[in-house]
Amino acid sequence: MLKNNALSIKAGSLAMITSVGSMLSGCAGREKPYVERLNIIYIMTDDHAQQMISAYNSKYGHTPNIDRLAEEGVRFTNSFVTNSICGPSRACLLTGKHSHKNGKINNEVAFDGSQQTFPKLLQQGGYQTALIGKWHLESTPTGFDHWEILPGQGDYYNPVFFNDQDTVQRMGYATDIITSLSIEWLEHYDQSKPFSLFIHHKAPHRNWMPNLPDLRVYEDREFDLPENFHDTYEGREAARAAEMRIASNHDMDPLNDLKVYDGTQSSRLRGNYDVGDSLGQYGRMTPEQKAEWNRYYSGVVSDFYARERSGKELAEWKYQRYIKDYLRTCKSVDDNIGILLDYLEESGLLESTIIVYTSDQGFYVGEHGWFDKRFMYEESLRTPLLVRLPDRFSHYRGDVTQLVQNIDHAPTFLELAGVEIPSDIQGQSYLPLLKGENPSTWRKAIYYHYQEYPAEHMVKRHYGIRDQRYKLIHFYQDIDAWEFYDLEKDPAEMHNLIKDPAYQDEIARIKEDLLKLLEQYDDPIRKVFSKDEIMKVVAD
Ligand code: SGN
Ligand code: CA
Repeated sequence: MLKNNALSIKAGSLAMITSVGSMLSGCAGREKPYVERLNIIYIMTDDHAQQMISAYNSKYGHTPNIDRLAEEGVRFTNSFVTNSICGPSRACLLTGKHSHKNGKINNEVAFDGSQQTFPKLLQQGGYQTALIGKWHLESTPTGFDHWEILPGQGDYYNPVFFNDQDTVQRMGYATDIITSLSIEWLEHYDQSKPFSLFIHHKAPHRNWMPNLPDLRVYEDREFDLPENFHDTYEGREAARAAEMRIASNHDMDPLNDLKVYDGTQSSRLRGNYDVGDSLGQYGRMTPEQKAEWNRYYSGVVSDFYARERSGKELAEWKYQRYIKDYLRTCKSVDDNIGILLDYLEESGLLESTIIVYTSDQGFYVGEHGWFDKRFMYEESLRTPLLVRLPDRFSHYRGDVTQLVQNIDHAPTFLELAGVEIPSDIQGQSYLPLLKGENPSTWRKAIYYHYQEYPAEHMVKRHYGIRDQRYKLIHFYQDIDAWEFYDLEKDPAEMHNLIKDPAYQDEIARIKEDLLKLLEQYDDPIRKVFSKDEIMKVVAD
């Protein structure tokens, strides 16, 4: 079936379309109107670390289909979140505003779906909108003509989906099903309008359950440990207090997270498919799926109990198990992006669609000895961002190095759709960056604020600023600790320089910049910490 919005756009919207087309095409003027509004496909995975995508780092995973998006488009090398946790990140995407403005400051509170979001504005601008996959906002989606979502975190195997009509369990693997549902929607959408489709995968979220065909992928690889795997967190009190260490069996449970479950133990992994216990990922499987699963994992399980590893040896064994399962779940995402791209090509949609690939945040895959996210350190602050553009925009290729954040998608998509960007949106449209421009008004530093504490993983609340070279973080609540990093000299953030005399001028300068961002973004935390408190020099 061939689809082409360009042919079906109504004449009445031509003026607006002309201006939108010229924004992206760069070929201005009425004499050469671009009678088109691009479709938008926004693909977001859950916890996909930038460093695990081969387009960013070829040392670990192999992701040829995701890499293709980079080859046929633009790779953002400095793409960050505003609050490194799922629900808040999704709320920032929808509103184009920081967490303190959209109210979704942590995973617990419900997102207020009555507020302004860009999918609603796109609808008003004539787009049809659809959302498939993970949602995790604790309230019902608004602003989507069609939605089909996983409850909460959702399940890898035989997951339940629901929409405004009913709840259905679908047999199979989450990533495959989300792709099928997305393609099914593309088969039936209203071709008289452009569309915006949000594909939100569950993978590669914890507990990293690979798809059955991928159980043995990477089996013979021995991955290099990150250099700071055995970090002892000197000078970083909040990092030391966090409960996300691979080495700790309290933090990373071998049974649930690494699946060394022998079929009898009491484990969160187990659950029970027969009674519909959704907690146990293994318990959800059918007998056939379990048999296939066990053909691989029984070897892992027997080796684990035969060897009785401890200390460093156990930690390093856990890392190998963890990264392999993690990368296997990433492979299912990559394969499914290949399937989607093939479909878009065959249906003719590829050339009328902009495709964005990103994650709700980054992730630690052994750096600092950790898994999970939440911290403002690089691996979880960063998130992948690749934007594939139709072939006729082939002059927009390569890397964008400016600092972008997840609040920037909303204004970007609105500009692309020719819809006015409301003045209360805090992000900036990155369309000029896609065109290779370097606007003088582009931000010079990003602002970050994480506030889910006390909670799982025990990462203390913190806010901070990062520019192209330096990072300043203030951990607060049951702690009062400042950290400062020179990312050029210390990209792994092992040396907190907050008390280093050589950096005091730089620290004072970046604190001034932080105060400006606190005011610009109007974070109420600025009422808690006065200017004097923030500017105070930290000494022994
Ligand atoms: C679950 C995970 C955590 C994770 C949160 C938030 N535990 O609770 O490790 O930090 O989700 O993740 S699990 O054992 O139940 O998997 S988020 O991506 O949704 O923010
Ligand atoms: Ca996440």
